[in-house]
Amino acid sequence: MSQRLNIEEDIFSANNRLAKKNRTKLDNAGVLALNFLASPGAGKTSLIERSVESLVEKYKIAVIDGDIATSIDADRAAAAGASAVQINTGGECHLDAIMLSQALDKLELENTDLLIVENVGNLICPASFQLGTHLSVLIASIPEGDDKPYKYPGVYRGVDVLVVNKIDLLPYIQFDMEYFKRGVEILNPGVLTFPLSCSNGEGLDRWLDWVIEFINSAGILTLPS
Ligand SMILES: Nc1nc2c(ncn2[C@@H]2O[C@H](COP(=O)(O)OP(=O)(O)OP(=O)(O)O)[C@@H](O)[C@H]2O)c(=O)[nH]1
Ligand SMILES: [Mg+2]
Repeated sequence: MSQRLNIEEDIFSANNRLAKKNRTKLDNAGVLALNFLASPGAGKTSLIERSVESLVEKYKIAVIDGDIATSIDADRAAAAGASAVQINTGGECHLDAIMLSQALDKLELENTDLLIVENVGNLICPASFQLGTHLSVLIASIPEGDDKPYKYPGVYRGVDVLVVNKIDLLPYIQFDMEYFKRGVEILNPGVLTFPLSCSNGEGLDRWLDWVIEFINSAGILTLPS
């Protein structure tokens, strides 16, 4: 008789247990945390830069950046005014709860209001690994195309907030916003959505107001419409 090992289930349940510990660590320190998910180049670091630059005078912001290699993104977050830690996954296509736990140990959590985690640029793997953050934010962008909700349903279904970045490019790129929105609505009805441009600043104020509301929610996480 052969035995069947359910390795996938074991990996996910071990990860989820550690994600819960990460959440407890964050909650005990009074830190609220967002997990940024997106394709490569959608504008995760740009949105971090814009957010940190705008909020750093009032709030202490930490950034954990996940990338295959280099510290380019953590350096950008630090230059914007955040305390930044880079995780190099060395080939892994996602962050997991162990990596986050190690990065949390390098931050002064008691001295932090908001933590933004930039996950590895990828629309598949990061969606499967809980980290312990409070909410996940998917950053879509116009040049990726309007069919992405249909082609990558898992990540669109699982997120709490959707940012649609690079709207300054709408006049130049074929992108049917109604088709895109229909795909999102099927997967994640009523998801809170922020169309914006990190380049020209359009739509950023509404996003920043929401981030401030999130920071001030101090654990009471209601999503405004
Ligand atoms: N036109 C336009 N370009 C943008 C906008 N936001 C970001 N970009 C550009 O998009 C490119 C990628 O931006 P990043 O912020 O590095 O994207 P990322 O998602 O962090 O990329 P990875 O970490 O490599 O996955 C850069 O050249 C940015 O200048 C925007 O709103 N409009
Ligand atoms: Mg980046």
